[in-house]
Amino acid sequence: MHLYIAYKNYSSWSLRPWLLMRVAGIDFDETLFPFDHNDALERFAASHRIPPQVPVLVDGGCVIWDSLAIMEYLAERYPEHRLWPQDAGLRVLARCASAEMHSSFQALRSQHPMNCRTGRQVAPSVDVRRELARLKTLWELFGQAARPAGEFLCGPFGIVDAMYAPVMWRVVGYGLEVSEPFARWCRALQALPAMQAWLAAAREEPWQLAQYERIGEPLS
Ligand SMILES: N[C@@H](CCC(=O)N[C@@H](CS)C(=O)NCC(=O)O)C(=O)O
Repeated sequence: MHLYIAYKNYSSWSLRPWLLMRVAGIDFDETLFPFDHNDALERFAASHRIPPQVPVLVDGGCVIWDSLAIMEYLAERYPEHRLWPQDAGLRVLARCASAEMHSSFQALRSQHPMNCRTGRQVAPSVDVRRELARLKTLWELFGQAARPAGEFLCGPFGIVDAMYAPVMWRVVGYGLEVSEPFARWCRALQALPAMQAWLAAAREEPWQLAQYERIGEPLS
């Protein structure tokens, strides 16, 4: 099984399945395409007739080219890892929240792009504040649900946590204010050895994307 990703420092969509597989202990090889610095992703995508985007998972003859589709595929292939919760009601909540992240939160994503190395202060816009309020509500919904023990949204780490994982870097990197349950979830996520490994690799990367380095003032 081979996962194709982009810059660990900047590629939020890459982080999601990578983290899920690492936390679940699913073995895979990885290739990183620095798509702003060479055309390897373009050539790879053309050879598979898929859009020039990452993440892409290749498993034998199967090519899966979207983060959520990859994680659905993994949930089917490895039922023993319980990547979605067992309980049907909790699974509905996790699926809805995951789909919501996939299709929404445009302001947060565009105005606070993931940059694991950054430490900048960016005052949230009205739209971002609205999305942060939505996150607070979502975390309350999970908090009120009957869940197995664990530090994550459905107890143990799962797909829904992976989908929201880049938000943690946005909150930490741009000094955004979040609710206490959300801050607690951020701390648990940051403490994962897999997340620490991702950060260490992001720090080692030689590439800089200027458009993401100009945002905000240094955090005091
Ligand atoms: N909806 C896609 C989004 C993937 C996406 O936008 N990936 C970005 C990197 S984070 C990309 O590959 N960009 C390539 C480019 O802009 O050339 C998914 O969920 O996988």
